[in-house]
Amino acid sequence: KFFITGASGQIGKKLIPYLFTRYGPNCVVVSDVNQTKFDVESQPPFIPLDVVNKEAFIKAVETSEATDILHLAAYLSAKAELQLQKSIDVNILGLNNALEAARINNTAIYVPSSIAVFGPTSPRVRTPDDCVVQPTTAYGISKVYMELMGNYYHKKFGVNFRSLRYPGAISSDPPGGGTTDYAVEIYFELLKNQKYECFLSKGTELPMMYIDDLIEGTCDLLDAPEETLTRRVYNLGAISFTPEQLASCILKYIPGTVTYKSDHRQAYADSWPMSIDDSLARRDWNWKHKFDMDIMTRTMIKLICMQMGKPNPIKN
Ligand code: VAH
Repeated sequence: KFFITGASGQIGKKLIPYLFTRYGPNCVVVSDVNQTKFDVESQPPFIPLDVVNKEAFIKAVETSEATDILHLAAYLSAKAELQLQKSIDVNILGLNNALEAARINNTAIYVPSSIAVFGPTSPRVRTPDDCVVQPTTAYGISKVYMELMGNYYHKKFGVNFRSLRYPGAISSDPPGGGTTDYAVEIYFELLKNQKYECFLSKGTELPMMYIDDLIEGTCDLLDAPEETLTRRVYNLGAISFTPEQLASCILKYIPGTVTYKSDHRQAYADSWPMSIDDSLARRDWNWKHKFDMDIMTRTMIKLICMQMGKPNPIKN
């Protein structure tokens, strides 16, 4: 049984319905600082929770009788730069509370990490699991802290801590303040207005993943037998592309124009890897991705058109 924080975020919106199909309708208790609705028949039990409140966090996990905490609450890269103290509260103090809630309630805990843990001194092509991690964003720094403290709780207290370094997550829900979210906005803007001004330069290559691959990979790690794991934190990769490559893929299916005008987020993207080496995840627990850029594009166009009440322009 999962206790989920930050349930209304980009990962939670897709992960929670998937958990229902994979583990059954009584498998989750969800929490968020804001009330949240999900597109599932029976709404899961909802507990309002600000993860910064340690006592409330520990109590909520106890009451839920959960066996696993999925701690999704976090401020992503761009938003964390704009609200630094708030991001430190949620990403650092909230994480401390999550680890304590797991230790005290004797639950497993899963916390997403990110390719944002890598920085300009990390290798940028086929970045390996183990290398220099000196991130230059507040978000990346908080995720390095999370990985180190999660490993510490595992070693010192035997807490079953697991984590995946996600690339840019792409889904048909509105973007949540990330830098990779240009790759979500572009679909919405082209379908609505047939034009999009991308805030990254056209040659900015970044590792990306369609949300279905990300969700399935996460559950595969959660289900992986302890003896198959050789580490607590794994790189997770799928595809890498530039805004120009994504734009030309989308414009095969729908009309529009894409322009490029870098803003402050260009520096975050330039500090991250261009591609990821996830061979350890593929070796240890059979990770493999299914969505390439074209299949992802066809799926995104279909889903967003459905949400907009428009016919799908892709016939076959
Ligand atoms: C962000 N989508 O852009 C997140 C991700 C690698 C970046 O962690 O902040």
